[in-house]
This record gives sequence, C-alpha cells and structure tokens, in this order.
Amino acid sequence: MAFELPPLPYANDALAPRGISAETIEYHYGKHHQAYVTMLNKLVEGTDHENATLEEVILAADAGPLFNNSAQVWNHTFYWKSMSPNGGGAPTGELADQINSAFGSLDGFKEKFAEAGTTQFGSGWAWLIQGDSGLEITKTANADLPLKHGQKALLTMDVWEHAYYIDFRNARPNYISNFLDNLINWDFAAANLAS
Ligand code: MN3
Repeated sequence: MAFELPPLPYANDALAPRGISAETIEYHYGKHHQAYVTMLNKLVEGTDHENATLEEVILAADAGPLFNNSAQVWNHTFYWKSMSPNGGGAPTGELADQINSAFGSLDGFKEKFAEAGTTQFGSGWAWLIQGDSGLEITKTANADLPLKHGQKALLTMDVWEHAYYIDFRNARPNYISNFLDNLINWDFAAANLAS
C-alpha cells in the first residue's frame, strides 16, 4: 500500500492570522511534503519496505534517500500538528509542571527552544522531547529525528528555509518567536506526553 500525504489538520489559510500564509502552506505542504511522499513511494516500490509502516522504514533505513524521504514525511506530519490556529498561550497541567521543572518557566523553555532553532546551522528541526529524567530540547540536521535515536518527540519546529522564507524572508528568529508565541500547539504536546 502506498504512503499517502496525510490531510492538513486545518485549512490552508487557517494560520494566516498568526503569521503563516496560505502561500507558505501551499508550497510547504502541497509541494515539499507531497514531494517527500511521492519520492518515498518510488523508493519503496518493489522492495521489502513496500508494506512496512512509515516508522519501520525510518528505523530500518541507512543514511541516504530512503531515510531522508521517510523521515521528512514523518517530520512534516508531526510539524503540522505542532501548530494550531488556536495556538500559543501556555501549557497546563502535567505538561506545564514538567516544563517548569525542566526549564524553570515557560519563558525559560521559549529561550532554550529558540536557541536550538536559531543555532541549527543550515536545514533542520528543533524538538521538545521526553527524556529519561524530564523534558529536553534537541535539534537535528536535515531529516534527522528523535525516533531514530530512541527518543519520544512531543513537539517540533521546522527551521528549513522553506518553512519561513515567504513570510519572514531571511529572519529565522522572527519565525521562531512567532511560532512560540502564536502557533505552538500545547494540546498536541500534552497528548503526546500522556501517550
Ligand atoms: Mn519543511
């Protein structure tokens, strides 16, 4: 069974009032994410991976096109869910407690998450993950992701240029602060923490 582009969890223009335009979504979801799905299907066709799950392909793949495309399908699906038209604000409950415990405060989390995204040289991702002794922030290059390192992701932010160049041009820090203040989907992170 072929891999499919998962539906976007909101309309193309739903994030526009919060800084991510419909044009960005049309390219980032409609072209980039779709291209990873299309390439992944070409790569697995006629191979042992044809009937595997996406996670199985990611875990089995060596560095190269199969890993890059399968991981990017997963990363983008997770990224769309990490943002919400009702995003931003503050976490609550157990997630808020763990944020405060790991980073001192919500502002402490934002500062460290922004630093991870800003200092990821070139293309990559910033992540909130569930570590062995509490929440942690990590960054990965290109298509790499926590799953490949045995880590559980709670949230991600794409810092490839295609994520921000239409709306924020070269100003990655502005894209990051907007993500943290206006887009971040705390309900998604809380659901991942509880799962
Ligand atoms: Mn991307």
